[in-house]
Amino acid sequence: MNAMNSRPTRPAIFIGRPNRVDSARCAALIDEVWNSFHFTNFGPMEARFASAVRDYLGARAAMLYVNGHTALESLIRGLGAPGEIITTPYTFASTLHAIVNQGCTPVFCDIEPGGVNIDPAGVEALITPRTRAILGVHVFGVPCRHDALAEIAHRHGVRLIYDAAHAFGARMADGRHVATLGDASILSFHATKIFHSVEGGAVVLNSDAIDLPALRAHRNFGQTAEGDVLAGGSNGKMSELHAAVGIANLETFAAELAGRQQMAAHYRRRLGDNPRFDQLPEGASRNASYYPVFLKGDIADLAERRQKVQAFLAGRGIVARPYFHPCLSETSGFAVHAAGRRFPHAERLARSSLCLPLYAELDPEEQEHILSSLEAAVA
Ligand code: T4K
Repeated sequence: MNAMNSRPTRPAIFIGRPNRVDSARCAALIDEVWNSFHFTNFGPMEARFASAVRDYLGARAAMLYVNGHTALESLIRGLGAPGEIITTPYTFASTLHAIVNQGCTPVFCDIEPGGVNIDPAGVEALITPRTRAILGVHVFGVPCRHDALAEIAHRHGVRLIYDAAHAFGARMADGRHVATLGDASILSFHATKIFHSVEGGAVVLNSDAIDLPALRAHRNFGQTAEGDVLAGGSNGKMSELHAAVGIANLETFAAELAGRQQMAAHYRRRLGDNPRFDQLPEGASRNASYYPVFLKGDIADLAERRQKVQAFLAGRGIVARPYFHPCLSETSGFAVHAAGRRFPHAERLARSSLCLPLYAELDPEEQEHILSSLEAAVA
């Protein structure tokens, strides 16, 4: 090997790294589980974790799930009879699968120009007598324009629910947790999320408008408290082991959140106003759960340029990810729901976004390597 070209081999820097759990604390909690012989089906650890999540968020109630996706299916079940759900095409596939799997019809609304979330200005025209709910997604931990959406939902008598999979720990300016907005929200506690229980999720309830018994039944094979069985039930129960990890993780979460926020602020400062890409405004993501940059240029070749940037970074051991690509209104699974309509802002972001590695344990030297590599990649 040419010594001039050799650089010390470094382990790959992934887009994310699950936040570290205090292993001694976790082992103690898991020992409690082993000794209780109650491993799943709503045990004491699950109840403790549900209370801890509810208290942390200051929510009315939190119901735990095996993952965020099942939580979303359950929440949609709790809206009542199937109907239309207005949502964004710029989200993870889970959002759309949950709608369709529950017999509802997604109605796409474009995202805001210059933003990442559903555009309230486009929502109202999409409301019909069949509309059940508006489903906003707080993409990257950036809150949807809640006041505007809530006003529209209220005026038309439809529910407002959120996919807050990215928003754990994110707060509004007045201190409210983003996950407590609207009638209800779901959270994901997947290992790749800012907060995790390895796999897991929650429904966070904020109003009486959601059919709680229907949610409970859906989570447990459709079985009702009265001994009946409803069609379409699932198995959404969180195990005691996952709950134990969640409890331990929540106890140290403040450090993860603060570390990520520092890293994100450094990305923002250091990248400045690079003319090759846009960034979220400082603090737009309330929890720094992701750090996206959005390449500028002609939409026709954006995806190809982004692929080159991604490959360049990969060549330097940096795993950056194009969340979310493709735009769901352009996919085989969901184009039928676009009915020929186009969503220019969502389509652009789906081709231009690239999320950089971000987690509290990212080393400053690694972050500098990412920054200089990105600058070289786009130059
Ligand atoms: N709604 C929204 C808006 C969502 O984004 C999601 C999930 C959901 C709903 C559904 O929530 P869950 O049912 O998942 O709770 C990931 C996640 O699997 C998924 O949870 C997430 N959104 C989605 C956006 O991303 P991938 O395919 O990107 O993950 P993967 O395995 O490629 O991992 C990404 C990076 O993380 C890797 O480069 C390495 C690192 N990693 C990953 C894992 C799993 C680790 O270091 N350790 C690990 O254990 O899907």
